[in-house]
Amino acid sequence: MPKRIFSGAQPTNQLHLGNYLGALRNWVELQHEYESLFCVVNLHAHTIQQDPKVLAEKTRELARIYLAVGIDPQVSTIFVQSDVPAHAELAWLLNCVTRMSELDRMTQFKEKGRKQRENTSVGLFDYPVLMAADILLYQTDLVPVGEDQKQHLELTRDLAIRFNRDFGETFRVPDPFIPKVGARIMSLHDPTKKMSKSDENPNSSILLLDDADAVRRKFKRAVTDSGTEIRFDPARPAITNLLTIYQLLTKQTPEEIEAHFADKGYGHLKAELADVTIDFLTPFQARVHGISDEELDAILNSGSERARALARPTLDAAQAHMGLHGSHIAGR
Ligand code: AQP
Repeated sequence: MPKRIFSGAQPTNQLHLGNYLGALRNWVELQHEYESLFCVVNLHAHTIQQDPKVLAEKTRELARIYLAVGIDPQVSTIFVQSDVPAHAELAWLLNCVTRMSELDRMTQFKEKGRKQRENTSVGLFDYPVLMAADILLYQTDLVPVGEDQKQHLELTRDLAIRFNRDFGETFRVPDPFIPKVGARIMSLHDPTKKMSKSDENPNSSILLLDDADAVRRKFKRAVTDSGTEIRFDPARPAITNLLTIYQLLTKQTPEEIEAHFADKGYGHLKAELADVTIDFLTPFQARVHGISDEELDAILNSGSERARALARPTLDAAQAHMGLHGSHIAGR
């Protein structure tokens, strides 16, 4: 069997440069090496409160973004999670092998749950199990994600190993693919926090659909470190974050970049960073707006059909191994 990758993003709020540099950029590269599935994980979006109409629009917008960054529907399968019921079905089976204590340890739940307090849903607590189902359904080898998903990936591996041990060999145990550079793009407002879709400060993130003025304004307001030198240095996280974005967008080496900015100030770095970001975003946004509804429908319909066909044998095997799926009928 060809090696397979699976990944996804939630159609919540607006995708930002961190999502692109940490995850989507790598999907585009890896799709030519692996059989690839990229999912708009709209069931995950409901772990926090959603306006159904907005969610439906965002789901289509995110699929357009996948296409516009360079996911090729002739090569990769693009689909919407809720179009493949096997995700929710397998999540239930995995719920029954997951320990409460494991989910209690998930840092993302602790952070997001803290913000919502008494309105925290069971779904938010259970999010990592649905994510495990997403991945294990497709006998995935590799999962390209940002660093914030590492802990969830470890749980996915633990669940696969436990299920295989207790019920018989069913799932491939996947590996994470976390890029060496860009796995954690930080907030422009607070470089100790990751750039995040749900950050309430609009200046913390460059959104993939921001216009040129917004990009220039946000970089201009980005916090910097004390001192004046422009170089990669973990002790100076704000400048290092800006340089990392510059590095990934220009594909230059850190040495080239440091030499380029050697006699320049922070204002110059921010202006150039805005230029290279706008150069990337302008054609990308034109592609987002150029995809017709008909084209998108055709891609998502064939994507979900293929995903359903790929998911079925694994769900059948998991159910049969657990004594479900007709295995209680005499003679079967
Ligand atoms: N700051 C980041 N740097 C690098 N990668 C990141 N990712 C997220 N933030 C960064 C990666 O983007 C992919 C899609 O993310 P998601 O839609 O599943 O949402 P998330 O991981 O919960 O990220 P956000 O943007 O912070 O959203 P909210 O605020 O809604 O939680 C994933 O591979 C993720 O690792």
